[in-house]
Order: sequence, then C-alpha cells, then structure tokens
Amino acid sequence: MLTIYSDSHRLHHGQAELIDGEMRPCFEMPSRADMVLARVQAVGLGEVRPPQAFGLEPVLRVHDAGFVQFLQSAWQRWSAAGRSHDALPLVWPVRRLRTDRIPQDIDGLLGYYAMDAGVPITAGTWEAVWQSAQVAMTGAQLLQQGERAAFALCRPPGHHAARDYMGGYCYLNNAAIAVQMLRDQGAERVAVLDVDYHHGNGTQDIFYRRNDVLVASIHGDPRVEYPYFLGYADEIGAGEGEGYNANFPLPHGTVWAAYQQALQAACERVRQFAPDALVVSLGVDTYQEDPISQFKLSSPDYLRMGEHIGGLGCPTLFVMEGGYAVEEIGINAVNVLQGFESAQA
Ligand code: SP5
Ligand code: ZN
Repeated sequence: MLTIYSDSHRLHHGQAELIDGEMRPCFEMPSRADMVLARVQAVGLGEVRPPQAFGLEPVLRVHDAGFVQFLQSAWQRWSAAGRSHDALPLVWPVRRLRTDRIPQDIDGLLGYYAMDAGVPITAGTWEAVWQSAQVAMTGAQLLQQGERAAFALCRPPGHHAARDYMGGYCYLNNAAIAVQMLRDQGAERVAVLDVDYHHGNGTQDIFYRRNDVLVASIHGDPRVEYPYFLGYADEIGAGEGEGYNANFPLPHGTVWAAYQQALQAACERVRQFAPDALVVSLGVDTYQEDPISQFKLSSPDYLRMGEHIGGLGCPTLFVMEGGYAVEEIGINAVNVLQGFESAQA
C-alpha cells in the first residue's frame, strides 16, 4: 500500500492544551506522525510519497471561504497584537449570543471559528494544515487512478473540523476534502467509516443532508465523552440525507468483543450502500493505553479491524486521525493497514 506523507506536519507543534483544568503539553504532537511513518517503513508497507499540490479549490468545496481566510491569517493577526504564545480562543457564542455578526478582533474571531480550546494556532500551523489536506487529496487521486488502497498519513487530524469551524486538534477536514474530491472526479457514492475514539462531528455535519455520502462512526458515547454535543444514535441524517448517517456510540471500557459487533454493523451499512470508494478516518485512540480515551482495544485487535474493513472489497483511502499513545501509535495504525491487506489477498 502506498503512503502519502509530508514533513511539514512538524511546523505545527502547539505548546499547551487545557485538560483537567490545567494547561498541559499538547497530546497531539509531531512525534505521533514520526512514529507512524517509522512503522510504515519498518514493516515495508510500501512506497512513501510526498503530496502533490492541488491548490485551494478542493478545500473550498468543503470549507467556508471566510473560515479558510481566518486560518490563513490568524497567526499574523495574533502576532500583530503583540502576542507570542500560541493563539487560543477564550469566548464562544453559546445559546442566544449572536452568530450573525463576525467579530473583527482576533479574540472574537478565534471564538467564532473554534469549538473548543484544543486548537492552538502557531506560526507554522497553516502550512502544516494545508499540507495535511494535500496529503489526503493525493490519496484520493491515487484511488481515482486505480489504486486499491492508500494511506494518507495526515497530521494535524481533521474529523472534528466542519465547514466553518475548527476543534479537537483539527483545522481542515482532510477526510471530507478527500471524499468530495472523489465525488468530483466521478465516484457516485462514497462512504466514510470513522473508527477514531471520538465522534467525527465535523464529517457528520458536512455530509448530514446528503445521500451521496454515507457517514458511519463508532465512538465513545457523547453522554460521557468529547465532543459531547453530537454523536448520538438518533442522528440519522436530514432531508435527502435521512438514512445516510449512522452513529454507534459505545460505553467507556468497551473491549474488542463489543467493538467488533458495532464494527460489523457499521460495515454492513457500508456494504448496503455499495460505495464506489471508502474513506476510513483512522484514529487509534481506541487503544487501551491511550492517555485521553476510555476504550480497551489491544494491538492485535487492530489487525482484526483491518480485516473487517478489507472484507468490504472497496477501493479504500485511510486517513490518519487521532491516537495519543505515541509509543504504540505506529504499531496500531499499521496493524489496521496490514489486516486490511491480508483480507484483500
Ligand atoms: C482527532 C482527535 O482525536 N481529537 C480529540 C480531541 C479531544 N479533546 C478533548 C479531550 C478531553 C480528554 N478528557 C479526558 C482527560 C483524561 N485525564
Ligand atoms: Zn480521537
């Protein structure tokens, strides 16, 4: 399987995030992608290629132009205000505050375009985010050119980012941009299978009213887990998209036996949809040692996960999302890819 990877991810290295009431070093750090790349190379998964340049147009097929402009200019505005720490939001438009007026000040803009305080913006953030999206687009193009599978080693991740907001370590929705590119290049139906521990609120939101993209997500129950405000089983899509969104929330402590049942149900939905291509949002924060998550999957379980996905027989693009047990992130992510390949053979 081909891997697409760019060193530019290192340009994004936030200092701190708010967690358990403290500012602590960001869990989403450059060594994550380094570890995954090292494992890809150690097992000889296949060639590693740099991304190609697709420009802004495919990004704007998914994201709001004002939001993208904000991302591009946020560090410049922040540093012009005399600040040198990472940019972080501090106020949000909750119920009955106005969202029909976009603030002009950087603090207002950060709150307007962010869902939480987990998205620090640094001097290099835009370049890293931009290249991460290009990595995903390159993967989409490889499927379009006839590859059976590809691995977009994206960092920063994307699935919490929606059309016009960032959140949860995510700025642009790499998987959604890849899906839209596949659609624009001729795939009639594309399915997303999101196996990251957290609900993919951004991806769900982007495709919620569409019947050409099925979104299925298995994740920690939002009653007790981030992102808290989306990801319930009764979210089934709306309008023409009704019946094209499927959520499988699972309790804290979920082990493989229960996870596998949800995975089988999600795969069955994908099979019924009969997509021309599958995009897997591949987070491995379901791992038992993950520092911020509560599922209990073991490293061999990821081989089984990959076998299930491979059994679907779809052209598949894997897009890297979360996973914060840095020591094992490479083994776990690449186990999914190897399990997939073994089921394809
Ligand atoms: C892409 C991705 O996986 N983003 C995850 C963002 C999660 N941010 C909120 C984390 C809250 C963790 N709370 C548990 C603390 C354990 N001490
Ligand atoms: Zn996650």
